[in-house]
Amino acid sequence: MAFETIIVEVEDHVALIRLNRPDALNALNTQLLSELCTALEEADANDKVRCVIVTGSEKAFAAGADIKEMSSMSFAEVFATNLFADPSDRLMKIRKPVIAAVAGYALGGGCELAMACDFIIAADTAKFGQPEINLGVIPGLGGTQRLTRFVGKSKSMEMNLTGRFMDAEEAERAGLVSRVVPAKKLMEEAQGTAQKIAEKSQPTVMAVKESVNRSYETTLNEGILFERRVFHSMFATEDQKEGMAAFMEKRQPQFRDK
Ligand code: CO8
Repeated sequence: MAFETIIVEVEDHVALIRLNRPDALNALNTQLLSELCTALEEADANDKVRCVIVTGSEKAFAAGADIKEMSSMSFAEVFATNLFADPSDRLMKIRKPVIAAVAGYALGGGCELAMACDFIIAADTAKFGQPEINLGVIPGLGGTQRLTRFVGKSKSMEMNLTGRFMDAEEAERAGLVSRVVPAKKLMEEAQGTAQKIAEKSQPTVMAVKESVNRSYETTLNEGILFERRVFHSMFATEDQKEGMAAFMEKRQPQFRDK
């Protein structure tokens, strides 16, 4: 499908989705969100893709939902159309791993989009924030929920109540991002990480994603039980036999996704 607000490239089993509205710092308007969800769904369905990277520009991952598009909307309109419910639901259904590679601003919906990915690799230029409070609204794609789970109540409350930005170093310290790299190396590091994941057995990768995400949705006991049952089920795969045989034979495993 031809896109106008994003650029998609598939190379070496990795789909790279670049948000591309430079004049608006990649503000997430309806078209961009719809194209992004479609591109993610296409990557999920494409046998050649084993990992996805979502990124923006050097200046902005995304500066939030498009304020110009939202400014004149009424309550009746956003309620009736259930604004942002569709991208929220569609993002949650992607089964392949999605890495957010963040440089520059990741604000409001941009921060929320990054948090909806599976993990965040940040450039040392990254700035995260939920500045919706300054616009007289609150976050609408998980900013009060996911940020709290990432960084804890105190920091989430402060960020959501004041709208202050968090730099990359603080974001790593607080557990919002998996690691920080020099801006010039961001894409190289994200691609390298995606390649590492792409080499694994895909059913196993999907099982890990599903199991980690389950920890957000359930009690510890139920989560541990879920994990154990999924662990048991991996013994039905050929890749489990291959992975363990390769270890004992001191060679690299040749996974076949079976
Ligand atoms: N929406 C629309 N346009 C934007 C946005 C935005 N969020 N952010 C920047 N732009 C536009 C500016 O209007 C400007 O356009 P123009 O040249 O036509 O005036 C252009 O991008 C460049 O921006 P600036 O001139 O402001 O650039 P600066 O470097 O001076 O400042 C900032 C950069 C600090 C990032 C500044 O642009 C800013 O504060 N942006 C708004 C950040 C914000 O408040 N984000 C939250 C938006 S609300 C939201 O996200 C609600 C979430 C609900 C769920 C979302 C689901 C996806």
